[in-house]
Amino acid sequence: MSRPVVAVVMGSKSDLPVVQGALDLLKEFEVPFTARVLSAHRTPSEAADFAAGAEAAGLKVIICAAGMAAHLGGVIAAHTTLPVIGIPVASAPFNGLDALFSFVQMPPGIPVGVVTAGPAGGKNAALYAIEMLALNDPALASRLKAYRKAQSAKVLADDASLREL
Ligand code: RP5
Repeated sequence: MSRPVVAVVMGSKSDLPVVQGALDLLKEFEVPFTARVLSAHRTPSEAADFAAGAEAAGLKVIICAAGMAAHLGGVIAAHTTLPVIGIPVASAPFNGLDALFSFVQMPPGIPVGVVTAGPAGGKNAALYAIEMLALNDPALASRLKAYRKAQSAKVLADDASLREL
C-alpha cells in the first residue's frame, strides 16, 4: 500500500457514519489515505503533533470531521500549511450549525475550507481533496472526469425514464 496522501481525521469514532462516504470515495478513486480519531479537546497534544508532522509524513490534504464546538479543523490548520477541509457533524441541540460556525469562522491567516454537514459533506470533502490532488496527477484527473460523466449520464437516464411515464 502506498503512503497516504489524504488523512481523514474525526473528533470521535461517533463521527464515522458522516465520514464513511469520504472513505468510500477515496477508496474508489484509489487515493491512499489514513483515517484517524483525534480530538482538539480530548487529545489536544496528539492532534497538534499529528498536524505538525503531516507534511513530513507525505500527506497532501487533511479532511477533518467534528461536531459541537468543532475546533478540530482550526487546530489542525494552525499546525500545518497543508490544505484542511472541514466537515461539520450535526448533533443536538443545534443540528450542526454550531459545528459549521466553529469550522467556518476561522480568523484571517488560518483558512479551513468547509463543506456542508452530513453525508453529502463527507462525499464532497473527498471529491474536493481529489480535485486538489488531480492538479498534479493526470490519471486521477481522468478518473474524476469519468466520475462526472457517469454522474451526468445517471441524471439524464433518470430524466428519460420519468419523461416516458
Ligand atoms: C466532537 O464531539 C466529536 O467530533 C463528536 O462529533 C462530538 C461528540 O463526541 P462523542 O461524545 O460522541 O465522542 O468532539
